[in-house]
Amino acid sequence: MRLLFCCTDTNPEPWLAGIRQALPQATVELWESGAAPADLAVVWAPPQVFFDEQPGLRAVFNIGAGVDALLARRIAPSTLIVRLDDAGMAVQMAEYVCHAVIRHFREFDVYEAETKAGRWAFRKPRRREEFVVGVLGLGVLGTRVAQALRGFEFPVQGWSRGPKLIDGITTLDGAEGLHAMLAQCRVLVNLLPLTDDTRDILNRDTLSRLPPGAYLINVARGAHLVDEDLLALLDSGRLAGATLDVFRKEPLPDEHAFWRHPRITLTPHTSARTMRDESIAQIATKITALHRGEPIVGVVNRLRGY
Ligand code: NDP
Ligand code: OXD
Repeated sequence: MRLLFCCTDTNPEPWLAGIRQALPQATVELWESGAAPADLAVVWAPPQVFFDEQPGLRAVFNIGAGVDALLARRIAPSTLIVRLDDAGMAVQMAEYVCHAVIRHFREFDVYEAETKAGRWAFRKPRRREEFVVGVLGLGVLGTRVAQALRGFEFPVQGWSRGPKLIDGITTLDGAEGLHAMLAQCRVLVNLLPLTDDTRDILNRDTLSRLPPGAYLINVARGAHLVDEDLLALLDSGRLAGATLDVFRKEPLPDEHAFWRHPRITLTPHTSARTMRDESIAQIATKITALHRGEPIVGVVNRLRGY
């Protein structure tokens, strides 16, 4: 078994060592142009030339959950594309989103400013039962986030492509379901994959369906959000604020208005980082299962785009 590692912006050495240890029967090499044909690959944002030179790959393992960048490449139809399933990301995403929701709900940002100014002042508590949080996308990460928010007793609604049953969560699907959910959400969390159907989904029309003063958290992909529409809705006071972890262009360009907007909190695409050890263990388990002819989870449906 021959496996190539081709990950942009990743220090390859610890990955190579970890994969070699987890799969001692495999020959594991760092990809360089002209490498001999391989059966398997571990990738993140590989260049097109990688796939052009490796048309015989049986499977590629993406070291992330989102495959939008990977699906932009021409990949042989016979190659399985496999994404990470959680692998330590879901708990991080739950932490990040709960932190952002609670910071907004409890107005900790306002308290921070008040106490910095030397003021001892109370805010009127908000009513939790009226504070509906909506989660777009009820997959591996969205479900974990929705359940974590329920743990704080927020009323949680979630939207997916197909119907779903999740204990304690009101689930909706389809365009009507989306509109019904948006009309209720005081906070909207985006955890959709980026596909042709979801690109630009956070726009003036959808965001204007939220109740006045609603708050947006985008932790999925920058291209879900129409930046100018968000800025206009924040500046008019229609939306209260936003926490953004992902951007159309990353790193976010210096001149972008998001950097300086007083009602935007931003982080550098860090809400759920790839955990190396967990990821290697998951990929090695899947490779072993594939070799035994057993089914694996996380195989991407190229037609659906996730
Ligand atoms: P999954 O594929 O497990 O879940 C995707 C969910 O979105 C599913 O519930 C799916 O519905 C739903 N969905 C897809 N298309 C539509 C649509 N057109 N209409 C309604 N619902 C739709 O993905 P994950 O939960 O693992 O990850 C979600 C995204 O999070 C990733 O694609 C990635 O972009 C982003 N991400 C961001 C990270 C960060 O650090 N900021 C880290 C990791 C991931 P159904 O269940 O019916 O199929
Ligand atoms: C991912 C990401 O998709 O880190 O895993 O964004």
